[in-house]
Amino acid sequence: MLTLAIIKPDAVAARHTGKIIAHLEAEGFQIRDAQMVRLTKSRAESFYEVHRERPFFRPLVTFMTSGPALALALERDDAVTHLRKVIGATDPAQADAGTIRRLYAQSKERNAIHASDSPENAAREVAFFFPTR
Ligand code: 3AN
Repeated sequence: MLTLAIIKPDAVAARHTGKIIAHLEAEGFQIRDAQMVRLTKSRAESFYEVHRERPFFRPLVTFMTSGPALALALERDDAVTHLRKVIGATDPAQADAGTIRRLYAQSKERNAIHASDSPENAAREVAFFFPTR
């Protein structure tokens, strides 16, 4: 089963990419595809379409387009649920000790990594970055 992760611009700029990939591999994920991307405004808006009405939508799009990010298609048993557990809560202050967001995120917005939140969204999000999969 595949899921999508994005190492966000804050973590890439802070040079946490390698440590986050090592953490994911140690949790049993195989990297099936990877792409360094600088999202355009319209691509970021489309990716976060479900959040369009939320107050944080505009700042989120601005942040996600602010620099390069790394999209990863990751495979593992129970990939969606396990990746959500490994990344931790949206707000790093609420995230469990040892999770990627607790270790590397700065705030609710600049929170280091995205992970698909359901099998349906994982399929859509993997196809968004890796349409041939
Ligand atoms: P998650 O990334 O944990 O699935 P979502 O789907 O609720 O969280 O939110 C998508 C993204 O929107 C988050 N990764 C975060 O960057 C941003 N975000 C969510 N809630 C807030 C908030 N209250 N303030 C600022 N940004 C937020």
